[in-house]
Amino acid sequence: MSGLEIQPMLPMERLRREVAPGAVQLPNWLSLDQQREIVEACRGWAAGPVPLRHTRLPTGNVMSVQTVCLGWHWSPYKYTRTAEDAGGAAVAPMPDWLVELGQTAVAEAYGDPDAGQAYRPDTALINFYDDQARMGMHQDKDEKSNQPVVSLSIGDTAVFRFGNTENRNRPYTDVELVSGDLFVFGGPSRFAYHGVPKVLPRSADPACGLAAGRLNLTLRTTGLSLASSAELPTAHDRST
Ligand code: MD3
Ligand code: FE
Repeated sequence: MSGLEIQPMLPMERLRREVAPGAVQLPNWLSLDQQREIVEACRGWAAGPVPLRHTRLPTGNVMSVQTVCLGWHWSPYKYTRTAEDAGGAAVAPMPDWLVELGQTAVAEAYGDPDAGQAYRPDTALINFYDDQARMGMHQDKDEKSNQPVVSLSIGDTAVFRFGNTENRNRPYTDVELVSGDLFVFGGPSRFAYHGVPKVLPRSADPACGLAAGRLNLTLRTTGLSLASSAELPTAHDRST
């Protein structure tokens, strides 16, 4: 015995973490089966009625990420029922299973079944990142609701940058988002700046359903109502 033995390295276990108040990461939250099912659903939504496309910004630049929406169509900087900047079709509905997955996500992230039941996301933005795609630091403030944003990541690992609510600069925290990870952003973190400075090519287990690139689904509550004002009860209609 030399006394100089080699110790095998233990893989680092990734644990639940609260990056900031209300910003909770649950690593490996989706099983590989669930990831593959969600990838298949995304392939269907990317085929139409609204195509997966690079969103054009008012500057004339296009986003490197490609996006398709459910429930409501997001374009800079509003939500509409039809995709006026992407062929004009009506957006596909938000399926009940995705609403329920969001409710379970909020309940588990916050350890609060009531918060899960109260969560009523009515839109999902599905973002596809190729190896070069990035997302600059921004706030999501087109929603007229304080409900949390639920983020699900599938495919290649991303470096996610979580900033502060004041400006797009430091202080920020970089977090790796791995295939299957859940992140919930609520409370004081809901309107924080954030971005994706890079994606790590070929970092995912192909069993997730994506051979290359990254999918991120964000579930949100727009605060908009489907009913037109004519369909809402007026003071005159009400007996109480
Ligand atoms: C923190 N997507 O679609 S998900 C976006 O990985 C977006 O594709 C990134 O930022 C992505 O707008 C980040 C995490 C995320 C989403 C919304 C947030 C973090 C958030 C809203 C408020 C605070
Ligand atoms: Fe965002």
